[in-house]
Amino acid sequence: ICSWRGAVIEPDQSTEPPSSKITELEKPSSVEAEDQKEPVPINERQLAVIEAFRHAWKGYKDFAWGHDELKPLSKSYSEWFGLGLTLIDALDTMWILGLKEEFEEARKWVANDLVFDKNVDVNLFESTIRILGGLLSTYHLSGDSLFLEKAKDIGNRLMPAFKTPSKIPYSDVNIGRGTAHPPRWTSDSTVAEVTSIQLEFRELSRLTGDEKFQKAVDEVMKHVHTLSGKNDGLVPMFINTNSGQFTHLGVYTLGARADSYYEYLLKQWIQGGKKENELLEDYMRAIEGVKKHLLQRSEPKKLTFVGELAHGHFSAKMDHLVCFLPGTLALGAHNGLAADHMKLAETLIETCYQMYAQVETGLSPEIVHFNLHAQKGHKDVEIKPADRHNLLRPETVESLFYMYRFTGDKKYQDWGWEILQNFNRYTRVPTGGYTSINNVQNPSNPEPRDKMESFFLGETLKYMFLLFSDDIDLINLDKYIFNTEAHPLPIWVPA
Ligand code: DMJ
Repeated sequence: ICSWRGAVIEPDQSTEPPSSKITELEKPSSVEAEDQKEPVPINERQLAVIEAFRHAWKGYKDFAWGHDELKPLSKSYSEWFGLGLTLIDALDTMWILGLKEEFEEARKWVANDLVFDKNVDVNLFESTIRILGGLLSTYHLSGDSLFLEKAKDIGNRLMPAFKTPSKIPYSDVNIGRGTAHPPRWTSDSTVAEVTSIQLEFRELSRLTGDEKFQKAVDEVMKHVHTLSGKNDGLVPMFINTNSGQFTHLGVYTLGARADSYYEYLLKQWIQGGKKENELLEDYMRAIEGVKKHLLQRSEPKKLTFVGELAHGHFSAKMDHLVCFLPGTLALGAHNGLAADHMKLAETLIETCYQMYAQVETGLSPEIVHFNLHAQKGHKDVEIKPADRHNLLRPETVESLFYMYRFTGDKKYQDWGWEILQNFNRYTRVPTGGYTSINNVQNPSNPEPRDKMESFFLGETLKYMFLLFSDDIDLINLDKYIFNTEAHPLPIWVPA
């Protein structure tokens, strides 16, 4: 593994196994170091994020309090798991933005009203990244053991998902009954889902001293490491819970259903003190696979983008979800991996920005198709009618945050600022909240969808606030690793 160019591998760094960590039980990482230095004042752009958060929160509080998602136009709510998803996803954002009053009020709800003993089916991945991840990071930031207790409760209730013939978890768990099952139409699980729950369960083991959580998720990674059906490190999108084999072979994407597999390879390696070599090996191989099979340049601006491969045929389609990649590549480069990863990150974040800038509202659609051949009057980015919605997703601002932290180049802050203003222009609902829209190409009627996804508060606004900050200790990236829902968890052996 040392042959990977530039990889920093420090074998003497020890990441203690969870069982020997019991002395640290319930000891949060908190924000000690940051407390001792002069506070960095909040700037105008950060204040604008706080204002946006407060506006979103007002809608949630007035019309959807304690429910999963706000429907800001109909002034009501929608339920997915019935677990106050937006409230939990937003807890650590409030902490980071310094919204003490709002945080205290939300804490009361968690203490008095959040009950997991409910006959309800939840998606293992979604509830892990949003609920377990949100509770764990809030515990670390606040030091309040309430959040750890709740994290333990939901963590235990999700464990039945791993009782499958292959130990590849089912997609759904009934957290009240303790039963789990795949979706009705298949016994497959999604690859990204079963490989992007590891940061959270591993941290739960470290905090509780109970190895079972880490064992279950590590086993999934070890199994996937050995599987055939990969293409130069790129993975298919589905895996069977009975056989443990990949299914629907031959289709490779860094978008939906595969995206965070790649993100979590790197992040687990960093979380664990850069010693789990198989994770690094799989990550490095996958990035080589991306370069070999999925990278192309568009016309006329020659933007480098990540397309898809289906049975040997290249498609110039890129999900907005893929825009997590520049940030992940930059994080890897910051941690000593190949310098050309940073170069690639720089070219890809420019592309992600263009997915906003080339569109009438200045907001990216869910999916774009890039033009491979120059045609008069055509931009790089084409949008199909079915793909022109925007769900307030975070991936581009997430990557802008990493790029700014690692380069200090203010253009990344300026790009994020443009995006925030366009969210305000086209998605803000006057009575409170922000809404997904159906048509990013129509500034006079972007067609509001009447839904504010929980990740708008959990991720998008949090990454904006961090992007605009010049305080590298505001969630120091050598001490924390963000889960895929933007919940920071401690690195076990900080740099
Ligand atoms: C979030 O739940 C997470 O970021 C996940 O990794 C991808 N989808 C949404 C945001 O787009």
